[in-house]
Amino acid sequence: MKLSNKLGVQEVVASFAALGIKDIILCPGSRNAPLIFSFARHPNFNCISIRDERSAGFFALWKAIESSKPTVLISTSGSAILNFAPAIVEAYYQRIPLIILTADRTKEWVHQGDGQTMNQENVYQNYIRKSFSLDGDDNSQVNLWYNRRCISEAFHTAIYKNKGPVHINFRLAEPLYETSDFNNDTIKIFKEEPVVKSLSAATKEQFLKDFNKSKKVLILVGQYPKSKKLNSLLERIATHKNVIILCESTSNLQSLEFVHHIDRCISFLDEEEINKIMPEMLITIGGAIISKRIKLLLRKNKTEKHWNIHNFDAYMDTYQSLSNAVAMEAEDFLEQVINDLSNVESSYKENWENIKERREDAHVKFMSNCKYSDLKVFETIYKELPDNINLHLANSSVIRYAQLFENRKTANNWSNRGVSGIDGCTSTAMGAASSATEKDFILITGDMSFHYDKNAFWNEEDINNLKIIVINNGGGSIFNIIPGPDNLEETEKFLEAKMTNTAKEIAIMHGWNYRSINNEKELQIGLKDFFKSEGKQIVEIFTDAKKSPETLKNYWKFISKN
Ligand SMILES: Cc1ncc(C[n+]2csc(CCOP(=O)(O)OP(=O)(O)O)c2C)c(N)n1
Repeated sequence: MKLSNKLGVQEVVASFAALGIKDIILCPGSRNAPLIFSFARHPNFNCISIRDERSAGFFALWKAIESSKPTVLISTSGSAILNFAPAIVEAYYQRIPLIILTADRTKEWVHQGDGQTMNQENVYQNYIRKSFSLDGDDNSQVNLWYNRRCISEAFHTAIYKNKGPVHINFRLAEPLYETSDFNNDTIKIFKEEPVVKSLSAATKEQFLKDFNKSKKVLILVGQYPKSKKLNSLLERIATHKNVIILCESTSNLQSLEFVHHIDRCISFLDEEEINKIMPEMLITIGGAIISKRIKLLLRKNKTEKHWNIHNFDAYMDTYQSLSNAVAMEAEDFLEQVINDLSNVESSYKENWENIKERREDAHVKFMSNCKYSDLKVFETIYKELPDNINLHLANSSVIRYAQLFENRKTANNWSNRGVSGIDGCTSTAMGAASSATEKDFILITGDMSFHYDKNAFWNEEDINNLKIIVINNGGGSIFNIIPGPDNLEETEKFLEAKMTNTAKEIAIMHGWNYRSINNEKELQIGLKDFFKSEGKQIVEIFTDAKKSPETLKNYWKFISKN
């Protein structure tokens, strides 16, 4: 096998192979050509070509989650590397392992008028877990050992030590296209040995003391990959009368014992009811919480005891009340305390259940008369969703509407909630579908998010297990449903950024089947058909930009009276 004749490049390829990396996303360019053709020729790798680095970055996210290994992104030098930034910051906050391998000129030529040349060292410094700088042309043994060691460190940092994206800037001098035999398959890399964490006796005792004397324990679960183990541990804990468990669609938990629609329960309560449901002890698990209302409520009603359980981000004090940070996986933590939880006599769970039931009735009543609008569209989508779907929810009003509806059938729910950008939702869904061809995926997105990430379609992957639902309300409807901008004179032009584009042209350009839905009758028939259809499918559902926010306001008004 002939790879690049640069021993530094051969060392990188061999190290990645030895570490068991599979997925390599290659973005076109010349400076990175030695890496491109070397990875492409090596049999261990699944190399995918994606032209737009921004889309490539988002495409990589789910691949890394699905494989539990870092996905490698390789780009040429210059501004190309900055286009990875939005996905890197998403991976940073969601703790997704990516290895960003950027090709660079040799040091002497930076700032000397060469093309595609800029200072690439530590360029992602505010949102990278670790950065490395390697030389691809120094063939000395000490440099080759250094490169190898850094690659092992980058890999283990990305998945264990400080999980998330890492950057390797790789300097390569011309000539770039020469080859030589590769026989470097027995390279020595180091492995990180897994460590099982256990609670100290003192910590366990403290936790049990706090739990067993609290009449009101609220467990709030943020974004979390589907975990049957966490689900069953929490279901056991939910039987305690002093405990209520709150989760969102992206927590990927399912139980009748849990509160799945947080905002529906906590909005518009009087002081007395708020006092009844606010906790004495708060336990938080997982990543980002979508509900702004629960954040505000918990910040206003601070608990004395707040235990945050997170392997990496235990110090995060979202509710300004952190008292105990436990750097551990939630499952491991709960397993170690669950058998010692006491049965505390309390009406806390019952108080929550009463509100949940009352608000559920109000929801059903309102929806039975709800006219065609974004709200109605979401109700119908959730009713018709096939079982076992992997659902991707774009950032915008989509992720918020999704929290209002029952969702028992999905295999998994995902949203880019690390920084909640609208810039890569489609690319992430594409990457997910391409990495798990045996699974079915559905993306629900707004029209602006869809158009923002049009380059998601600009790749040669033959993706046939993703269906896309575009809710076209003529721009950023979210700004008409959050308090504040709805009364601003400039909203329509500058926030909502009204638009008349449709998804049809994009669908045609990239060979996707397209259909549109314009009213309730078409919705009922069209969605059923859409879900049954095979292959690349886009449905664009047109709703009224004025009526939808109005309907949602009326929904909340109705809920508030119940
Ligand atoms: C990259 C990026 N730019 C801007 C924003 C701010 N933003 C949040 S939602 C939104 C509008 C989304 O509109 P659309 O996708 O049509 O969804 P809708 O709210 O109408 O359902 C914008 C511009 C963002 N989140 N990310």
